[in-house]
Amino acid sequence: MQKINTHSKHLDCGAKTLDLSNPAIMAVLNVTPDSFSDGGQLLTGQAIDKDKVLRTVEAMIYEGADIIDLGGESTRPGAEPVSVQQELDRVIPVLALLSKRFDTIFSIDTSAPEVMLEAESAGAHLINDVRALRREGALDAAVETGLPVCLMHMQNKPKSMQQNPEYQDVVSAVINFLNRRKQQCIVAGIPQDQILLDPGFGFGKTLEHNLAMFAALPELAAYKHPIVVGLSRKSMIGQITNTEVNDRLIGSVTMTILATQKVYRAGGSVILRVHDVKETKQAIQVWQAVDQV
Ligand code: 7PM
Repeated sequence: MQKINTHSKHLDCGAKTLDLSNPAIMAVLNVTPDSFSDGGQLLTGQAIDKDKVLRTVEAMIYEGADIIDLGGESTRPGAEPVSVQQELDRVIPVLALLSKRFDTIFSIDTSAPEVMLEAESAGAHLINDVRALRREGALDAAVETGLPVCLMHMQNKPKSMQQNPEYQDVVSAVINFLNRRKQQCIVAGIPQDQILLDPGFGFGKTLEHNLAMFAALPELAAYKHPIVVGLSRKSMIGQITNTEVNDRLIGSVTMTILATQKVYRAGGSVILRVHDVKETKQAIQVWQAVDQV
């Protein structure tokens, strides 16, 4: 089958360029005590274990991560908000350490304008905001950093988002929301080709909503922005397979590859936000081999 690649297959991250002619792997690095699938792994007591962080990131890069997504706020369903100072204390020293040590792309998973600005100074290359820059001052801060941004759809707030989510039509709600936020970003001064879109799987969505959105990935890809896909270990995999969070590897990788295939067949490009880098990389390699014949 002829490939139709109509939009630019790379992302300009300032000092770095991300190649998107192939799926990119964004590895999740949570420096939180309570993330739902990997909380507390990088802490010794309450303190961040720097050697553990360095070893973890080194392994992620070796295994095939293209981006390290550093987060200091837990956005799991029901999570309590953290203060900006707490978030700064968690992520900025770690980011400064990592960006000095490793020549890779770092994204900062935050909604706080102060964190965006400090993270840019500490070496971040990309802003990943599950609130799509809706927090007061976040859009202006993002513009000021000059970094590319990932806009994600979420209905409601993390604390309450999984309490009976409802839509008339989830696909148009997500696409309309992302289009609106994208226009606001462009008006504020973020170049069009610096905007990534993410349907926000699991963020205020039932299994049915997630599956409808999954089926509509080609529709989202038609907007010609790179798509960030986060399915890794999420509860929809648990609902489909009746598994607990630490037993969702195969379901996660399978669904991630199916998403990749949908987006690339529609002419788009993807960044895959995953916990399991090595396994995802192997699956991508197999998909590429069979897809490129
Ligand atoms: C429920 C929902 C539990 C989400 C845990 C999570 C995404 C993200 C997260 C995503 C982008 C997790 C998360 N998920 N950022 N941050 N896209 N752009 O699985 O899907 O770690 S948090």
